[in-house]
Amino acid sequence: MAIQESELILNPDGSVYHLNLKPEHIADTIITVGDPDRVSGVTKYFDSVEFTTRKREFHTQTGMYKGKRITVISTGIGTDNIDIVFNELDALVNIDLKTRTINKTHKSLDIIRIGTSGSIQKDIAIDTFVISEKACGFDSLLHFYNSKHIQQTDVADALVAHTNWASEKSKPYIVAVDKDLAAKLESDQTTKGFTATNVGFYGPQGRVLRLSIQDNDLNDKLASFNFNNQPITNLEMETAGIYGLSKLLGHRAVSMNAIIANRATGEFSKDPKKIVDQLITYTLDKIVS
Ligand code: R1P
Repeated sequence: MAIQESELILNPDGSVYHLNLKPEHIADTIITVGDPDRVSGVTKYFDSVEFTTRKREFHTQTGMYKGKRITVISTGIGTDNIDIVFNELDALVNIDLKTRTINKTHKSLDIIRIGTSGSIQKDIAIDTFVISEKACGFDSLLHFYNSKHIQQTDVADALVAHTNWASEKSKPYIVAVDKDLAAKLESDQTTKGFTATNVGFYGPQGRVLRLSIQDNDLNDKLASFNFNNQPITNLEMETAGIYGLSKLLGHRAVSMNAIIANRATGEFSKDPKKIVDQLITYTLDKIVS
């Protein structure tokens, strides 16, 4: 049955509503970044760029890096944007936009986030790389989908108990990385992490400016949570949504984090641009290796 116009909105040129993309504009390997300006920070290393478009915070470029076609797209900040980007990317490869019907053959994308993050463990230093083996969403995105089968609910239950999680907040959800894609990106330059995806930057990550927060000890409790010897290592704002929607939609995803802050020691990178740039070149070369 055809998906209705109100549910899958297309622009007059036939491109998907928010991303302004048509199927021919994207590669099978996608790099997501938060900052729209970071897109050209990745494609400046490409041999050629064949396509560029931008709408709102969604800036996309597709080109060639060492013989491999790659698309780089910015998601902006937060898992609400991840919902839009991942559903529309999937529609480009798994829905026939002309007939508005789901393709008979499923296509899987490889999706790699290159993002910044703050460590909550003293020994995960600034200016290092963390690959998220697991992500824990404090947003509620995944709960809106039939997703229990991909969630690690035993870990979530233990985290709720360990942190005395306030019942007013959405229950944390936990999803694992695609192990094969992660294995391709790992090396002795990366640390395996368990990433908490927060629903905001200030209060939700324990930053106090002028407002008091509901649980001053939350970051310490996250840092001391230790289920199967896997403590929570770092905080950011997209990875759990990326892992959850990728698994549900049948894509492979991995999140690469440049650690630019250490919340346990109070340090911030002296040159965050440099470590992000190093993570970009590291990731690009691992993709083509
Ligand atoms: C907050 O400053 C933003 O930085 C981190 C967080 O996840 C959030 O998006 O990632 P990016 O640098 O990829 O945007």
